[in-house]
Amino acid sequence: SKSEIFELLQKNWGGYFRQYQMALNELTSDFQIIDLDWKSRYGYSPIEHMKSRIKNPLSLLKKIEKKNIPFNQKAVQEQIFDIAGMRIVTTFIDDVYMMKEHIEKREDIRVMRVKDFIQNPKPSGYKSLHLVVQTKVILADEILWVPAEIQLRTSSMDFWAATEHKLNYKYEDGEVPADAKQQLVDLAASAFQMDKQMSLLRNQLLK
Ligand code: 0O2
Repeated sequence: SKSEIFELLQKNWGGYFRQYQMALNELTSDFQIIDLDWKSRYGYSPIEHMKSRIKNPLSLLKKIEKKNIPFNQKAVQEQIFDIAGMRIVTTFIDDVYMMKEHIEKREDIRVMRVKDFIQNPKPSGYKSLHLVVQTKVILADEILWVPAEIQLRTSSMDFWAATEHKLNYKYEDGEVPADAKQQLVDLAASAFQMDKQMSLLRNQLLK
Protein backbone atom coordinates (compact mmCIF):
# COMPACT_ATOMS: atom_id res chain seq x y z
CA SER A 1 0.00 0.00 0.00
CA LYS A 2 0.94 3.62 -0.37
CA SER A 3 1.61 4.15 3.32
CA GLU A 4 3.77 1.01 3.47
CA ILE A 5 5.85 2.20 0.54
CA PHE A 6 6.12 5.61 2.14
CA GLU A 7 7.34 4.08 5.39
CA LEU A 8 9.81 1.91 3.53
CA LEU A 9 11.14 4.94 1.67
CA GLN A 10 11.59 6.93 4.83
CA LYS A 11 13.26 4.08 6.70
CA ASN A 12 15.67 3.30 3.90
CA TRP A 13 16.38 6.89 3.01
CA GLY A 14 19.95 6.82 4.30
CA GLY A 15 21.10 3.64 2.57
CA TYR A 16 18.96 3.59 -0.55
CA PHE A 17 19.70 7.17 -1.47
CA ARG A 18 23.31 7.45 -0.35
CA GLN A 19 24.60 7.63 -3.91
CA TYR A 20 22.47 10.73 -4.54
CA GLN A 21 23.96 12.46 -1.54
CA MET A 22 27.41 11.56 -2.84
CA ALA A 23 26.55 13.08 -6.22
CA LEU A 24 25.40 16.29 -4.53
CA ASN A 25 28.63 16.46 -2.53
CA GLU A 26 30.56 16.21 -5.80
CA LEU A 27 28.46 18.83 -7.59
CA THR A 28 28.55 21.26 -4.67
CA SER A 29 32.32 21.02 -4.48
CA ASP A 30 32.67 21.33 -8.29
CA PHE A 31 30.77 24.60 -8.39
CA GLN A 32 32.37 26.01 -5.25
CA ILE A 33 35.68 25.56 -7.03
CA ILE A 34 34.36 27.27 -10.19
CA ASP A 35 33.11 30.13 -8.02
CA LEU A 36 36.53 30.55 -6.36
CA ASP A 37 38.33 30.27 -9.68
CA TRP A 38 36.14 32.95 -11.26
CA LYS A 39 36.59 35.28 -8.31
CA SER A 40 40.35 34.98 -8.30
CA ARG A 41 40.61 35.22 -12.07
CA TYR A 42 38.17 38.04 -12.81
CA GLY A 43 37.20 39.43 -9.40
CA TYR A 44 33.65 38.44 -10.26
CA SER A 45 31.70 35.18 -10.19
CA PRO A 46 28.59 34.45 -12.28
CA ILE A 47 27.28 32.36 -9.36
CA GLU A 48 25.08 34.32 -6.93
CA HIS A 49 24.31 31.30 -4.80
CA MET A 50 23.55 27.62 -5.04
CA LYS A 51 21.57 25.04 -3.21
CA SER A 52 21.21 21.30 -3.31
CA ARG A 53 18.43 19.03 -2.17
CA ILE A 54 17.47 15.38 -2.08
CA LYS A 55 13.90 14.93 -3.27
CA ASN A 56 11.68 14.39 -0.26
CA PRO A 57 10.02 10.96 0.04
CA LEU A 58 6.48 12.23 -0.48
CA SER A 59 7.37 14.20 -3.59
CA LEU A 60 9.25 11.17 -4.96
CA LEU A 61 6.33 8.88 -4.24
CA LYS A 62 3.95 11.24 -6.05
CA LYS A 63 6.21 11.24 -9.08
CA ILE A 64 6.52 7.44 -9.06
CA GLU A 65 2.73 7.19 -9.04
CA LYS A 66 2.21 9.88 -11.67
CA LYS A 67 4.65 8.22 -14.05
CA ASN A 68 3.44 4.72 -13.22
CA ILE A 69 6.91 3.44 -12.44
CA PRO A 70 7.34 0.04 -10.77
CA PHE A 71 8.71 0.46 -7.28
CA ASN A 72 12.20 -0.94 -7.44
CA GLN A 73 15.56 0.77 -7.29
CA LYS A 74 16.51 0.02 -10.90
CA ALA A 75 13.27 1.35 -12.42
CA VAL A 76 13.34 4.47 -10.25
CA GLN A 77 16.97 5.17 -11.12
CA GLU A 78 16.29 4.72 -14.82
CA GLN A 79 13.20 6.89 -14.97
CA ILE A 80 13.50 9.57 -12.31
CA PHE A 81 16.42 11.92 -12.70
CA ASP A 82 15.78 14.58 -10.12
CA ILE A 83 16.25 12.68 -6.86
CA ALA A 84 19.50 14.63 -6.54
CA GLY A 85 18.86 18.27 -7.39
CA MET A 86 21.26 21.16 -7.66
CA ARG A 87 20.21 24.75 -8.28
CA ILE A 88 22.69 27.37 -9.41
CA VAL A 89 21.49 30.97 -9.38
CA THR A 90 23.41 33.38 -11.60
CA THR A 91 23.57 37.14 -12.03
CA PHE A 92 22.82 37.48 -15.75
CA ILE A 93 21.01 35.40 -18.39
CA ASP A 94 24.30 34.99 -20.28
CA ASP A 95 25.79 33.41 -17.16
CA VAL A 96 23.17 30.65 -17.33
CA TYR A 97 24.34 29.67 -20.81
CA MET A 98 27.98 30.13 -19.88
CA MET A 99 27.50 27.67 -16.99
CA LYS A 100 25.72 25.26 -19.33
CA GLU A 101 28.66 25.35 -21.74
CA HIS A 102 31.08 24.84 -18.89
CA ILE A 103 29.13 21.83 -17.61
CA GLU A 104 28.98 20.32 -21.09
CA LYS A 105 32.78 20.46 -21.28
CA ARG A 106 33.45 18.73 -17.96
CA GLU A 107 34.73 15.19 -17.96
CA ASP A 108 33.15 14.35 -14.62
CA ILE A 109 29.62 15.33 -15.65
CA ARG A 110 27.69 13.82 -18.57
CA VAL A 111 24.81 15.94 -19.87
CA MET A 112 22.00 13.57 -20.86
CA ARG A 113 19.26 16.07 -21.59
CA VAL A 114 18.76 19.84 -21.75
CA LYS A 115 15.34 21.34 -20.96
CA ASP A 116 15.37 25.02 -21.85
CA PHE A 117 12.42 26.60 -20.04
CA ILE A 118 13.95 30.04 -20.69
CA GLN A 119 13.39 29.68 -24.44
CA ASN A 120 10.19 27.67 -23.83
CA PRO A 121 8.69 28.68 -20.47
CA LYS A 122 6.20 26.40 -18.71
CA PRO A 123 2.51 27.46 -18.98
CA SER A 124 2.83 28.81 -15.42
CA GLY A 125 5.46 31.29 -16.62
CA TYR A 126 8.30 29.28 -15.04
CA LYS A 127 11.74 29.92 -16.53
CA SER A 128 14.97 28.01 -15.88
CA LEU A 129 17.44 25.87 -17.76
CA HIS A 130 17.40 22.26 -16.58
CA LEU A 131 20.23 19.83 -17.28
CA VAL A 132 19.68 16.17 -16.64
CA VAL A 133 23.16 14.86 -15.92
CA GLN A 134 25.12 11.92 -14.64
CA THR A 135 27.74 12.74 -12.03
CA LYS A 136 30.91 10.75 -11.63
CA VAL A 137 31.29 9.36 -8.13
CA ILE A 138 34.45 7.43 -7.34
CA LEU A 139 33.93 4.75 -4.69
CA ALA A 140 36.56 2.54 -3.06
CA ASP A 141 36.39 -0.06 -5.83
CA GLU A 142 33.96 1.17 -8.46
CA ILE A 143 32.84 4.25 -10.33
CA LEU A 144 29.19 5.32 -10.31
CA TRP A 145 27.48 7.71 -12.71
CA VAL A 146 24.66 9.06 -10.59
CA PRO A 147 21.66 10.85 -12.15
CA ALA A 148 21.02 14.42 -11.03
CA GLU A 149 19.17 17.49 -12.25
CA ILE A 150 20.93 20.84 -12.36
CA GLN A 151 18.66 23.88 -12.52
CA LEU A 152 20.30 27.06 -13.81
CA ARG A 153 18.46 30.37 -13.43
CA THR A 154 18.99 34.07 -12.75
CA SER A 155 18.19 35.75 -9.42
CA SER A 156 15.11 37.24 -11.01
CA MET A 157 13.84 33.84 -12.24
CA ASP A 158 14.66 32.38 -8.83
CA PHE A 159 12.70 35.10 -7.04
CA TRP A 160 9.70 34.42 -9.26
CA ALA A 161 9.89 30.62 -8.82
CA ALA A 162 10.28 30.76 -5.04
CA THR A 163 7.40 33.20 -4.64
CA GLU A 164 5.12 31.36 -7.05
CA HIS A 165 5.87 28.12 -5.22
CA LYS A 166 4.83 29.69 -1.91
CA LEU A 167 1.65 31.18 -3.33
CA ASN A 168 0.65 27.89 -4.95
CA TYR A 169 1.43 25.78 -1.92
CA LYS A 170 -1.90 26.70 -0.38
CA TYR A 171 -3.72 25.19 -3.37
CA GLU A 172 -1.76 21.92 -3.45
CA ASP A 173 -4.86 19.81 -4.09
CA GLY A 174 -7.12 22.45 -5.54
CA GLU A 175 -6.98 24.88 -8.41
CA VAL A 176 -5.33 28.26 -8.26
CA PRO A 177 -7.85 30.90 -9.39
CA ALA A 178 -7.47 31.74 -13.11
CA ASP A 179 -6.93 35.40 -12.36
CA ALA A 180 -4.08 34.63 -9.98
CA LYS A 181 -2.51 32.33 -12.59
CA GLN A 182 -2.62 35.12 -15.15
CA GLN A 183 -1.06 37.55 -12.71
CA LEU A 184 1.77 35.08 -12.13
CA VAL A 185 2.34 34.76 -15.88
CA ASP A 186 2.49 38.57 -16.10
CA LEU A 187 4.89 38.71 -13.15
CA ALA A 188 7.16 36.18 -14.89
CA ALA A 189 7.25 38.48 -17.92
CA SER A 190 8.14 41.45 -15.67
CA ALA A 191 10.89 39.44 -14.00
CA PHE A 192 12.30 38.56 -17.41
CA GLN A 193 12.10 42.20 -18.48
CA MET A 194 14.34 43.04 -15.55
CA ASP A 195 16.85 40.35 -16.61
CA LYS A 196 16.96 41.76 -20.13
CA GLN A 197 17.45 45.32 -18.90
CA MET A 198 20.21 44.26 -16.53
CA SER A 199 21.97 42.58 -19.49
CA LEU A 200 21.62 45.70 -21.60
CA LEU A 201 23.04 47.81 -18.80
CA ARG A 202 25.95 45.45 -18.34
CA ASN A 203 26.74 45.58 -22.06
CA GLN A 204 26.65 49.39 -21.95
CA LEU A 205 29.02 49.50 -19.01
CA LEU A 206 31.41 46.98 -20.54
CA LYS A 207 31.84 49.06 -23.72
P1 0O2 B 1 10.64 19.13 -5.81
O1 0O2 B 1 9.97 19.39 -4.51
O2 0O2 B 1 11.88 19.94 -5.97
O3 0O2 B 1 10.87 17.71 -6.08
P2 0O2 B 1 10.33 15.11 -16.12
O4 0O2 B 1 9.27 14.08 -16.21
O5 0O2 B 1 11.21 14.95 -14.90
O6 0O2 B 1 11.10 15.30 -17.38
P3 0O2 B 1 9.16 17.31 -14.77
O7 0O2 B 1 8.74 16.55 -13.58
O8 0O2 B 1 8.17 18.32 -15.27
O9 0O2 B 1 9.52 16.44 -15.99
O10 0O2 B 1 10.55 17.92 -14.41
P4 0O2 B 1 11.10 19.33 -14.74
O11 0O2 B 1 10.06 20.11 -15.37
O12 0O2 B 1 12.43 19.22 -15.41
O13 0O2 B 1 11.40 19.88 -13.31
C1 0O2 B 1 10.48 19.96 -12.30
C2 0O2 B 1 11.06 20.93 -11.31
O14 0O2 B 1 11.18 22.21 -11.94
C3 0O2 B 1 10.17 21.16 -10.12
O15 0O2 B 1 10.51 20.29 -9.10
C4 0O2 B 1 10.48 22.59 -9.74
O16 0O2 B 1 11.71 22.67 -9.03
C5 0O2 B 1 10.69 23.23 -11.10
N1 0O2 B 1 9.44 23.73 -11.69
C6 0O2 B 1 8.85 23.28 -12.80
N2 0O2 B 1 7.75 23.97 -13.09
C7 0O2 B 1 7.63 24.91 -12.13
C8 0O2 B 1 6.67 25.95 -11.89
O17 0O2 B 1 5.70 26.16 -12.59
N3 0O2 B 1 6.89 26.72 -10.77
C9 0O2 B 1 7.95 26.52 -9.94
N4 0O2 B 1 8.07 27.33 -8.89
N5 0O2 B 1 8.85 25.54 -10.15
C10 0O2 B 1 8.70 24.75 -11.23
P5 0O2 B 1 9.33 19.47 -8.33
O18 0O2 B 1 9.43 18.07 -8.74
O19 0O2 B 1 8.03 20.16 -8.52
O20 0O2 B 1 9.61 19.70 -6.83
